[in-house]
Amino acid sequence: MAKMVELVAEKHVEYIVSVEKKKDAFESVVMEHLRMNGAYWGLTTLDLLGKLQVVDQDEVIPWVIQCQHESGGFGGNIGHDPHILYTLSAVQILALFDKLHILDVAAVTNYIVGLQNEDGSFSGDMWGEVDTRFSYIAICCLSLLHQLDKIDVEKAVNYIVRCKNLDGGFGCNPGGESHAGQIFCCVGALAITGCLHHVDKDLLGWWLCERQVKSGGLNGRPEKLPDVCYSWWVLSSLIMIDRVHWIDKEKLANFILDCQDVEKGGISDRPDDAVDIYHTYFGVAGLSHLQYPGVKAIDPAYALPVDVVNRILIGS
Ligand code: GRG
Repeated sequence: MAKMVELVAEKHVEYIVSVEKKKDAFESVVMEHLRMNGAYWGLTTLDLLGKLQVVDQDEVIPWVIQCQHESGGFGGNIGHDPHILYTLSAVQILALFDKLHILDVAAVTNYIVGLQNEDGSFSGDMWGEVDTRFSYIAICCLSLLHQLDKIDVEKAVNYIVRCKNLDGGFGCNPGGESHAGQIFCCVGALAITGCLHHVDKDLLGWWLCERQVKSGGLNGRPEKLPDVCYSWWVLSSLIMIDRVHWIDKEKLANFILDCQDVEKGGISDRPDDAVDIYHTYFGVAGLSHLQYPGVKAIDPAYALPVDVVNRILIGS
């Protein structure tokens, strides 16, 4: 199959920097509460493209720290309520800049420990919503902070195993439908805790590779439309269970490249749709998993560049 377009890396860098500057624009206003997630998506993309240095970390780091509450959790922006979702993004941003040492680790750890429930599951915040996304986040975050021993890991793993379905996939709680996003969370949490033996790798690998549709893109569950973000959720899961060779990598790479705005930069969910920072990140991260030239390797479980994870976990 002929290659359609190349990755327009420089344009994506310009796009990410421009989103950050346009703080009053509509997209930024509706995203205000998600700003910590957006910052993580944009900054990780820049790092994967070898361009993290275009950002002034003296602006970013104090802003991140100001988003931390007395409880130890982080809000999506200054003055917003804390949530485990933003807490992981904050920790990941500090990790990218090699600044974890300035973090009040004990406070973050206490916040996360306080969100574990009796059955081993995790709530997202004080209001109590329970979801395997939050189990993954708790485990990923505490592992990056070398504090995994502070929660009941065995109970956390048992809860995730209870969310496993007959098709080999995982849902957001016991009995919940299998969805690629939740599968990433459950497989990621099991990978980080060394518990991948709970996964039926052939059965799940089959379900995951069936997510590839005619265009080469991946969907998140049967009968749904493909979306660039699943290049991340599905590929990461396939890599962690060692079944990534079961999909057509070239067709997927071409699908992602076809979702680029080659003039203004940025990547969309599907070809010809409007670009956004979320799909730009997951498109570039997907290309990283496909070993696209010029894109740094990303860790499938921690969702951070491999060199950043190695620096934290093995001190290299
Ligand atoms: C550090 C990468 C990283 C993640 C943190 C928040 C989180 C942990 C994981 C989210 C996993 C998840 C549930 C992803 C799916 C997101 C998504 C596109 C949901 C859309 O669901 P539907 O039903 O769309 O609207 P479909 O594609 O099924 O039609």
